[in-house]
Amino acid sequence: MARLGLVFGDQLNANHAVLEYLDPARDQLLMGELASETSYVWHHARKIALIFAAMRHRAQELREEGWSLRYQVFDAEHACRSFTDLVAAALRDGDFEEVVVSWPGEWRVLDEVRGWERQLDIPVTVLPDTRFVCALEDFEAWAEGRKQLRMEFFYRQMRRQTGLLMVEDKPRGGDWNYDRDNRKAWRGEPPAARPMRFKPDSVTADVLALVGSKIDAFGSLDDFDLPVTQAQSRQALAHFVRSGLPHFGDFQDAMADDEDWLFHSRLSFSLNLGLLDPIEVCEAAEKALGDGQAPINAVEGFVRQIIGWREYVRGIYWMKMPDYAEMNELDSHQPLPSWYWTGDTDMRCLAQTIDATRRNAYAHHIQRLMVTGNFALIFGVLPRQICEWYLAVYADAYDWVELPNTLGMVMHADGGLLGSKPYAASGKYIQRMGNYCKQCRYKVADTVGEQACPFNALYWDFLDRNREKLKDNQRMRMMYRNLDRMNSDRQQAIRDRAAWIRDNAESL
Ligand code: FAD
Ligand code: DLZ
Ligand code: SF4
Repeated sequence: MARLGLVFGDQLNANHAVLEYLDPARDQLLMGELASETSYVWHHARKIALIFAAMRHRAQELREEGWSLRYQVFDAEHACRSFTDLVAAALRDGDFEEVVVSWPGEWRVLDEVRGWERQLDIPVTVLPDTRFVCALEDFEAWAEGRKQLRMEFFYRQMRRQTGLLMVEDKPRGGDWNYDRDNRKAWRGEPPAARPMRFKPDSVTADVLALVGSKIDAFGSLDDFDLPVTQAQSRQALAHFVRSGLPHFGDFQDAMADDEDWLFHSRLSFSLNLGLLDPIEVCEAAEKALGDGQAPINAVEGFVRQIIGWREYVRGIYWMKMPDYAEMNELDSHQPLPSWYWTGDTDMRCLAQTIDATRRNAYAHHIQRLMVTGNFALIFGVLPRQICEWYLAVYADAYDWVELPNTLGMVMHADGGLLGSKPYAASGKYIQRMGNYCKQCRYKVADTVGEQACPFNALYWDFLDRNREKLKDNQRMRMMYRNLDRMNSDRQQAIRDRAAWIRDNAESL
């Protein structure tokens, strides 16, 4: 009897475990564009279009490789709305002895898969997800017995394991981490690198027409230019290595009012769909170092994001779910201001970041962390609401990577498991690292008063409100010393301004 292999829409990798396990001569593959997946959050239209276009191209390739593949195109009225419906329908139409999947990217989907043996009365095999460098068991083994899980130590282990940027057992260049060199503000020079653009072919054009007309989604589909195949993603990688990587390190933390990408790679879309392999990406960067085309601070910084942060957040996610999603250590309960969806706010840094998000389904890391993230943290947004926003609006967003970054890194809602201190900052940080403030109606130098930058009062008030939970954190000592230097009148004025901001958030 044949076996049925379900390929999830974000697992389009050539080394997919299901493809190794099954036999194209006898088994069948299954893929589907599903209403449940397009609607569990209000996804960005570009994200849905990217996934569908990449799925359709991959299905075509798999058929050309000789696989028998059943593919359901999106139809809002179709009876198959979920993965369960999709598999059940295939089982009704064929004679199968086993269903096979690779470990999905979301706990929600794994939970669904785990119900099938009972619900559909068939053996179900879950194989590893080969889009990652670190197996989940290896992450747990690394984490076991450690008092604190710190990304830096995990990263060093990954460097040793992969041999990336290593000279025998020593880090290439002498240091493990060159972050100290990666904090420059960008003042217009060198010119920002633009990502490579891909003109939609007829397959992608069909998807764009479908998503534009049939699916209720956030954001704009205009000028869709994303890579949707492995071949295009490799071109985008080569382009980034040539044009962005040389300055990636220097300007990794920079922000610019009128530049959406600066020197970032825009490769997360392809990496998270399995269209690029993380090791291949890091090797391309290391080669540029060897060829003298990019400096060590750029290459090390870039490699750290991929074999460090990316693998680390995934490990944390699977080790801690499902309870992780419910954590709210700082007891944050404010509703998400509605302008997160429209960009309709006078706070220039937020308006510009949200505008870029609506246009591109992308914002770079510092915008996500220090603008939209920082505001949500110091304002005290309910973690569930801000997590849902990030999961919806970015085309690289899947629960395994979005949740730890938002709930852990941004909201500190996991009590410091992921990051050793909250990334709370006042307007001064945004002013130093970008040029938004010059064009803002608020005054970044002011903390109280109607014209004062809202980040300032919210920042001090955040420290004040969370004193009991944060005051003993070594890395927060200096901040508390600065707060304590203010006299009680000043502290009260800040509390009043922060309370006003919370009460009037919609009109900021
Ligand atoms: P570059 O700056 O060029 O970095 C290179 C690669 O490193 C990225 O493509 C990505 O694969 C990896 N990377 C960098 N930082 C991280 C990180 N913190 N976690 C995981 N991988 C990282 N990334 C996602 O892929 N999906 C998400 O849903 C997502 N949500 C985020 C939410 C918040 C609140 C924050 C602060 C960060 C989030 N990130 C997420 C991480 C990071 O912002 C994006 O990976 C990055 O902006 C993608 O753009 P890029 O490819 O140009 O990245
Ligand atoms: C995010 C997403 C969307 C929008 N649509 C689909 C889809 O139609 N079919 C599919 O297989 N996957 C989709 N995905 C990704 C899933 O929500 C989910 O994250 C992964 O399948 C889990 O690996
Ligand atoms: Fe953002 Fe404040 Fe600067 Fe305005 S003044 S851009 S709100 S940091």
